[in-house]
Amino acid sequence: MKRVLLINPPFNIVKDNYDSSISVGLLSIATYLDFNGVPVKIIDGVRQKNFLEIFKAEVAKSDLICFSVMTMQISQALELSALAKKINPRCQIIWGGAHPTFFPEQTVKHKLIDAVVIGDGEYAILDLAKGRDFKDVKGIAHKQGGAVAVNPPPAPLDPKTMPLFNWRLEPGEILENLSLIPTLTSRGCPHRCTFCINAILKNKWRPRTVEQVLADLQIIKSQPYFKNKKLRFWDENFFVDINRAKAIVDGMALRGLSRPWETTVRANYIGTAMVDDDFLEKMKRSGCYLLSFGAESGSQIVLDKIKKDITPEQIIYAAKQCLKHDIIPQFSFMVGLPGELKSDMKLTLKLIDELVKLSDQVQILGPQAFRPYPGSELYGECVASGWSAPDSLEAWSNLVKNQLNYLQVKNFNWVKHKDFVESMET
Ligand code: B12
Ligand code: SF4
Repeated sequence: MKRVLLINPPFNIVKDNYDSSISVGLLSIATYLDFNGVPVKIIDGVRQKNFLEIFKAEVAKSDLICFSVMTMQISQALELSALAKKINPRCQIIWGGAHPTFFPEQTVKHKLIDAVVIGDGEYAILDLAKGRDFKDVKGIAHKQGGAVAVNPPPAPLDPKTMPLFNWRLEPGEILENLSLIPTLTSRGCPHRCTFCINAILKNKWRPRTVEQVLADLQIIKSQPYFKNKKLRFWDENFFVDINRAKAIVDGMALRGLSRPWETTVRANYIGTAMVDDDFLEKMKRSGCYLLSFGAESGSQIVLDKIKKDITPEQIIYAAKQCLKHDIIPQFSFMVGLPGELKSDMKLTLKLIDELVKLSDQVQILGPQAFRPYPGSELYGECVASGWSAPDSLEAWSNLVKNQLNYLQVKNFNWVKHKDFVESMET
């Protein structure tokens, strides 16, 4: 078996408070590799103080050097990839995560990168650790005779077949400092919102069983560093199978696993047979203190265009229901979509105003400017407006230099009222 090093590279901008989560993707891959007998180590440039020293020491003794890369991590991931090849020229450099998944061919063309994993990384990295040839590993892009080859995808990962998170694989200092315990009970989402990574990648909803979730929570309860900490179910959509969600919440109460927790929910689930008063009350009793909603817009035209399948009235109702049960409702908004008019954006401001007037408990995130991902209908409109995505990793890295977020509104050809969008972005 090859030795695997999993790296969360630093972001382009160094900030102190990254304690709300860890790279759950890397923990999941590490857990799966360890379970299958592969020697693996996670290191985190976002959160470990002496990261560079650890990196140099670990690279020297690893065979597969794997980077998890969001767009804002490209510049550091490139620098570290170059350093890794210098320290250990025989190592293989593998990139995975959001950015390489959206741009696999462009990413693997880079001279420092040997292969890119598209989507979930567990199966591909296990195959690579077993020494399989690139051409025989599903779900990767690699170089072949001067060209780029993209292999067919593997069967979708089934979370039910995955081992429980092995927290020992996460650096201890990170767990000590975490302010919010990250956990995951499902992958993907069945909805069709055109701007969203899940809809674009056709990430079908795949759950873990109630027993697995409760076993995960039992382990979390037994770890001293998690004592008295809040928990987040980082699911894209915790509530798809409502009977499963209800059984988890009941199980938490029955087995003494209640603790403050938060997750994401859709506004149109609230008040229906899915998340009714009875369930909201039980959720509150099991510790639910915050529900996070993608509200996106106050304009029905925009909501319809992005296929969000909700209405502003449902958003207001969801807020009222949460407040009734003493749960904080948190809403995120977007502006600057292709075709969005100033009047649409004003409706978003109006809705935000209505929400905050309901209670000072209501939390608003954004509005953030919309950023296009390839493969979506909206991306096509952005390209038609004359915009084009950067054509190399270096160009991406330059574009997001000193940016907290990927891409600046001033470069968005499709946005007509750039000043207005920028003034709304928080
Ligand atoms: C949890 C989360 C976070 C956490 C932790 C992230 C981390 N890596 O440390 C926190 C809260 C810190 C975070 C922060 C941000 N995030 Co975030 N985050 C997420 C979220 C909601 C879930 C990710 C997750 O844990 N999923 C569950 C795990 C199991 O899946 P996964 O991470 O995708 O990992 C799997 C695969 O991607 C793959 N994989 C991942 N890494 C690697 C590496 C290798 C080598 C391989 C082979 C495979 C592989 O295998 C994994 C296991 O199957 C995603 C949305 C999403 N659906 O992906 C956004 C997302 C990743 N975040 C995003 C963004 C933009 C941000 C922020 C920049 C937002 C902001 N403006 O502040 C910040 C970045 C920090 C900063 N500069 O402030 C974007 C990335 C877009 C992009 N183009 O890169 C996403 C996709 C959301 C979106 N907008 O659609 N985030
Ligand atoms: S409901 Fe949320 S996670 Fe699901 S497709 Fe829409 S935005 Fe994405």
